[in-house]
Amino acid sequence: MRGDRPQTEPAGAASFHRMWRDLLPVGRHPASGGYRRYAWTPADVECRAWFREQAEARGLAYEVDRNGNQWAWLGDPADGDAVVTGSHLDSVPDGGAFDGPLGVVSAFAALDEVRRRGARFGKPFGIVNFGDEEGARFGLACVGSRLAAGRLTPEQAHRLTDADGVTLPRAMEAAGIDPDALGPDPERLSRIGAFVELHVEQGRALDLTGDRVGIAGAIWPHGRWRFDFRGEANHAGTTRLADRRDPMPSYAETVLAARRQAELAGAVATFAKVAVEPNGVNAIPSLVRGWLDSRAPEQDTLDTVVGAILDAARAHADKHGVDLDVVRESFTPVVEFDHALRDELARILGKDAGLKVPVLGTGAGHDAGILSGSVPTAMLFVRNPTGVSHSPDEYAAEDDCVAGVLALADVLEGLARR
Ligand code: HGY
Ligand code: MN
Ligand code: MN
Repeated sequence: MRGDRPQTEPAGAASFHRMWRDLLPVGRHPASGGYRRYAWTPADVECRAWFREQAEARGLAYEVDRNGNQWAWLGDPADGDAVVTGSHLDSVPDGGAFDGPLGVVSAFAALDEVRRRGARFGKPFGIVNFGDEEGARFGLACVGSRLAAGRLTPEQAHRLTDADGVTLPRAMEAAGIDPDALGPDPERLSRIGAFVELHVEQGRALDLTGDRVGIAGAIWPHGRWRFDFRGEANHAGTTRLADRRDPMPSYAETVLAARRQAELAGAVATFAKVAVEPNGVNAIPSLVRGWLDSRAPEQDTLDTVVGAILDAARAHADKHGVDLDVVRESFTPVVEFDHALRDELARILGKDAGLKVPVLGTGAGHDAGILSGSVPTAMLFVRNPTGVSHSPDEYAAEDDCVAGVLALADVLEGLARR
């Protein structure tokens, strides 16, 4: 983003650039240029310290809830009907700079913009950073919002373990969060009248319509399944092909079957993470563990695709004499965002004559989706000219980011008016 800033720009834009510049280097890998802000690691803890600093610099009441989510309040949330915005600060492995942080930085910048306009909130106002949205370290997405919404039990959360065998409770404890306090937070959520998450679009719809900002309509149903192909370890050089129980071909053929089934159904299916034991070049594996991420516009399509992939996996496992276990590790049903709130955002943003803000569906999961069963939620998307996300190449133009801040300021001002 450009360094020189015209002095006439809106306060929200100026503060956006300042915060963006401060946060940008945190957790960025020098070789890949991607972000490795995994939950409860030093990079994530540094992002959380940044959040607290921004909150306190604005005189907001800062707190961490029982699930480690960070909140910054203007006014007393106990008065109810609070207007809340925010997103997450953690990333996928080598993720981009915008997925999550754009929503949190824009939240603070939008508050600055509303204050500069001399507007006042007639309701309590909050900014939130939900912990562990990507699930990059412990394998489950949206842990902080799922716990708060009662869609993940403390017992399930306590069982989450990273690749090094560190459990979620130990990781949270190391970051100063009491893991024995985890649990649903209905009282906190009951105080929220509207939650609006601003997020970089993870697709190119806005680039095609030529709009800087859009509104989310729905989130596709999606889930994660773990496939364990178990065979027999043996010597790669001396074991005849006919004598092998090699799990790798079964896994490979399942990956190809997943792609074929998704193509046939207009869905998506991705095997992007695999673990091989013992993972030696000259040792036939005993175990190939692969994770499927699959999503579709409708539930029955998703069921059909995943069912076909499971059938294919079983057939290929049988063919190679290997055992197969499949575990569904997470699932999020279709989310239809609150229609009244969605339409209110469209009204506020469309107030300029003839400005029609596009309403977009998405295959990406979000904390707003997890909360949608407990709180009226909506999302704003900011144009992503390439659509690329979960990659160091993720990008949104500076003018579009500022347009997002100003749109969010309009929305917050409109929603928080008594
Ligand atoms: O996977 C998702 O859709 C989100 O980025 N957690
Ligand atoms: Mn993401
Ligand atoms: Mn995200």
